[in-house]
Amino acid sequence: MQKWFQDAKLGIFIHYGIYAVDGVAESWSFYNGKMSYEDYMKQLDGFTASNFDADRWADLIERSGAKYAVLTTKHHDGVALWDTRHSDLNVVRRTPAKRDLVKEYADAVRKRGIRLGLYYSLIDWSHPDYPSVFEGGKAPDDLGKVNRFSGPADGVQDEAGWRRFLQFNDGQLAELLTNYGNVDLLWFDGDWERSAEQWNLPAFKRYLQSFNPDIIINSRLQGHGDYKTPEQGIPITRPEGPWEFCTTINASWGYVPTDHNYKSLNQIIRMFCDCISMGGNMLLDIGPREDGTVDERQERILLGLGQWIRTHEEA
Ligand code: FUL
Repeated sequence: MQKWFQDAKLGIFIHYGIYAVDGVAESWSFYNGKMSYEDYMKQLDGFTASNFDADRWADLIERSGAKYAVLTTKHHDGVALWDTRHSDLNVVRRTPAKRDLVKEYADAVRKRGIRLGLYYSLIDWSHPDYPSVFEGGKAPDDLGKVNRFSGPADGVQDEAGWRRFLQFNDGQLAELLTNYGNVDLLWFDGDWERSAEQWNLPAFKRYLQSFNPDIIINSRLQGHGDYKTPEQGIPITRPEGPWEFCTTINASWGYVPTDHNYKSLNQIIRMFCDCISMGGNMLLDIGPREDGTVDERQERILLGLGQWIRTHEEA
């Protein structure tokens, strides 16, 4: 494990995507039938990134005391924040934003010496070659109505389609790992719908490392990652090996204006201390608005945490 990660203590997670337009849960809102897939995708038209300033993000991240950042380059909805040539479903081609947000983010954080992390969902609920799978191989009866890519109800996998999908993932990851300079960390998500064999592990990991042998990969890779990622609940005892606890400031990953369930700065500081005292890092999430600005309540927490860290580092 690279020393920078072991020493980092704090990272900032950023869930940014079209879900911020209506302020709904990232991807899950259509998957869980809270809205139709079509309505969810209408948010593409409202995604402007009109006040997106990656330097302001980087400034905030630096002042929070974080040593690395992880941006959702593509969530389970399949909407890429960069101009991927493997799919039209990206913010450059399909939204008024028309900007490669991954590039601006990568340049801004690197300039400040913040380690660059990219989140990438292995699940892509918009890709026709990616059928979701369900327990017992059967989708819940009402799911087909809301998710047109809910997959074959009998769970039968089309092999040629699956091979195409893996090539698609490889292609997108090659773009992310070559077009934005050195990527320090890859944060996978959504491995749970397929086995290690189906994800072609461990060959897939070797493929990723061929772009950068020092890259750190989280554990959501069917046991083939480099560190564990408990979510929303701090482990009671110290986990074995390197680990990172990821958590939200309110109860949502993305920007949900109706979610007022904010943790206090004291709670966040306590969680941070619990983590680092057991040798882990905390990956604290923010969910910027669709225009790219950050809610003042989230900003305040990051600045307050940074202030606390500086005071205690000096002490
Ligand atoms: C989960 C995802 O399904 C959530 O939407 C979120 O991105 C969280 C960090 O990981 O597995």
